[in-house]
Amino acid sequence: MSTKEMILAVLESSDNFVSGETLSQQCGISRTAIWKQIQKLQQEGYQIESQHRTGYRLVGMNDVFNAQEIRRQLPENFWQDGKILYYDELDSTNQEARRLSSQGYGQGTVIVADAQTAGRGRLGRHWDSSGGKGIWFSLILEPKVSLQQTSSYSFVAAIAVAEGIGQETGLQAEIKWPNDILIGGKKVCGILLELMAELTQVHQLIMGIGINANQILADFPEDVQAKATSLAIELGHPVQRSQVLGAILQHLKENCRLLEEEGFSIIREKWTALSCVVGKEVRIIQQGKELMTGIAEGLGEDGALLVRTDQGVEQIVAGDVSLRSIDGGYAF
Ligand code: BTX
Repeated sequence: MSTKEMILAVLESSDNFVSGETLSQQCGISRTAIWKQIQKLQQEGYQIESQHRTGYRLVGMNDVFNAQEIRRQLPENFWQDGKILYYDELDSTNQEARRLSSQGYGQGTVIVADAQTAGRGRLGRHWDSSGGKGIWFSLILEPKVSLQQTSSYSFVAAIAVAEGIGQETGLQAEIKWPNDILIGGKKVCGILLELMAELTQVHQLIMGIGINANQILADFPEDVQAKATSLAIELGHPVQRSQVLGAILQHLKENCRLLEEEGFSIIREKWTALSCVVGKEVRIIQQGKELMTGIAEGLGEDGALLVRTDQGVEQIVAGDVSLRSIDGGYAF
């Protein structure tokens, strides 16, 4: 634990002022050094009140988003050997994860950026990743599974995001196949899974997750505004991004454990409960063209979307889904 983390832990454990003397004893540094660290914490956005002769009190915090604050949300040894790497700006956290994986960073490494200059969506699409507003991160995993089984992790990611958002904000997030996360029918999160693998062996899986947290509608490019939302738009107030990310990371770890120890069926059950497509009329788009329309029946054993059409039940393994809306058209 760093000195700043120790100070925060002591202040958080008390509702009252904590004297400089007590902090100095507990952290093993001088009172002057404590005062300097407190100033740094205040600059980072921690609202620490200081009173002459009485000491210091933590009264709140702004949206502090850095490695220290994210780590504080997680249990110790959260992911063995896993590191939280925070950057003010990156081209893409998935791209950085690729670079780092060739330098030996492995399972449990989390790469977080405040802003991305080249955020990637699926199929080469652009992901709008403005600074100071979103939660843009990638998690490196090293699952001992075959190439075919890796698609299960895309459902794990979607479940974890929906559960983490629910836990931290109370908002009800739903999953649109394969792994868009929607609130009130609008996209609040996108997930991009990339693999480093040979035909017979998966080396690493990079789980890239982008969550719109504190944007207002005008922050999104015009073409995205109609289909996007953020946690702040839905709640009517900003969120603490570190806390949302901490909750999601813990749900990610737990759902990875469930998949690896209990198998895909429990993941399929959870996904179905959170899905907004099962039982609905859907249109399947592949490479920009309508492939079919039908009723989504659920996930197959291998994660394919089962769609009932006049010809029978089709298994969809790739593409985009749009949902039939009340006016008879299809939402994005
Ligand atoms: P996707 O292909 O499903 O979604 C991309 C589409 O979503 C775009 O074509 C655009 O219409 C719309 N869009 C773009 N930006 C946003 C936004 N901020 N909110 C809502 N809709 C948007 C989804 O791809 C996968 C996105 C993964 C993003 C993460 S961020 C961390 C990691 N690093 C990285 O480069 N990508 C991932």
